[in-house]
Amino acid sequence: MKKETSSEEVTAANEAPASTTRRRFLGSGLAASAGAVVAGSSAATALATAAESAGDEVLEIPASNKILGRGVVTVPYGLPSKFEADVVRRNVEWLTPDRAASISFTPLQDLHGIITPGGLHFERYHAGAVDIDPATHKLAIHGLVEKPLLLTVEDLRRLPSHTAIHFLECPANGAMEWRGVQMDSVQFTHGMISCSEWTGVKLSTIMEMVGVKPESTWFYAEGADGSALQRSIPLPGAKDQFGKPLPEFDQNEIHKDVMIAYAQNGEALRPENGYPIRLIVPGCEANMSIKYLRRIKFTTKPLVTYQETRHYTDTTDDGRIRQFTLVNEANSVVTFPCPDKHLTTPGYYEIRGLAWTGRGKVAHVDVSTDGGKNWKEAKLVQPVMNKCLTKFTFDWDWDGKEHIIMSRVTDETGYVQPTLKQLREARGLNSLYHKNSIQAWRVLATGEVENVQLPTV
Ligand SMILES: Nc1nc2c(c(=O)[nH]1)N[C@H]1C(S)=C(S)[C@@H](COP(=O)(O)O)O[C@H]1N2
Ligand SMILES: [Mo]
Repeated sequence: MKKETSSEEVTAANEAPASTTRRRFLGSGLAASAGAVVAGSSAATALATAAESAGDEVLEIPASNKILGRGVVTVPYGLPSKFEADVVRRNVEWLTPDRAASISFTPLQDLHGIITPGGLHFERYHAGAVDIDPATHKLAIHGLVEKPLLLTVEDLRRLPSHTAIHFLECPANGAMEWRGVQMDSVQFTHGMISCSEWTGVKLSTIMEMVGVKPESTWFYAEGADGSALQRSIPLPGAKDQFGKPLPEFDQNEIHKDVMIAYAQNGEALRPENGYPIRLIVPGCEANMSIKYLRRIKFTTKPLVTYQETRHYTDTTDDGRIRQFTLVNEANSVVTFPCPDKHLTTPGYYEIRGLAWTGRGKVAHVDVSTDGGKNWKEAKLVQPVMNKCLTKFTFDWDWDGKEHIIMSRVTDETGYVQPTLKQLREARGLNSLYHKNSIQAWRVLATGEVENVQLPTV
């Protein structure tokens, strides 16, 4: 695709008055950003790798200039361009043999911002997706309350609304990589995370309406699908089922951001993501964000349901099991380049990635292109928000040699993303959930990129 351009030609194009706006933009913008960070890299090299020089072709009139285009509402609900047909959710055949345990992954390699389009949000069902009529669906709020309520979707939509952008990450994100490299794809190593603008009613509004009794230190949420998925969520003062205090949740106040959402990215929730209403528990493992929500019960104890014992616990190195590791610890990944998106010719590239933390905001991200020997700070793309994906970028001049690229996030609490070695030392090889270690991609001299695990990091 790319035409070889000699550096003389490009230098000339840079110095001469630019004859097209496009050329001026590429000439100055790319040269400046690459030159600023890469010692010895000339503007010419940067431009030569990024674009071919424009000639008389710009004067040729393309076929699309000569026709009357499609009219409005040919497609009543707009869809992506046909040229983007491979930007889709994917599943791993051997991982999801039946509907009862199904997972689809978000194509992180194809997304450019922090918002996941509705149709690409990852999916996780314990018993498949269901279609629920909002006209008949009801949400019960009961248990330790002064006034139990049965709310319709219409009732919820009348209440004061709350909108915020938050990620959802399944704690099994990365689980296939605990023991070694398995998936040569960022879609499969990290695609159980998505991020949306959610709109709904804050749990605190509902708690005020029903008058939650002071002795309640947990609530329990349940879905209306075949799995009736159930999770217990701590309130301040929460103790475990044996009466041991869980002070971490007093500090975290995870319930403060909780909402009952009816909208996602400005439209009604998608059926796959819990239509007509779901719980959103920002910053916590996504299985607590109960879809098709039908019941919230205020209690004094965790209910220790099937889902919070059989699943979602962590093995530690001494064989004991950790329970209630609810928060998604800070994590990050380079989404370009990655095994799904290779490099072509040497020269300037913008390395891009995503970082997130369940404990608040991302503070900074460092990138290494030499397997962790040296780290340099990446640029954070604004906005940087609470319990939300943060995009980062890093200017890089690829010399055409082999490199190992990694990213490492630090969150606002000072927590630093661990290496795989550190994580394995703490949790052994039998763990499954909450794998948030530094991801390494090896860039080969051919430009191909592969998933690697380094023994030292
Ligand atoms: N009712 C119900 N809620 C559910 C689930 C489910 O199977 N049923 N799966 C949970 C799990 S394990 C995850 S990771 C998230 C996934 O949300 P998503 O499918 O919208 O991405 O939903 C959670 N809520
Ligand atoms: Mo999950």
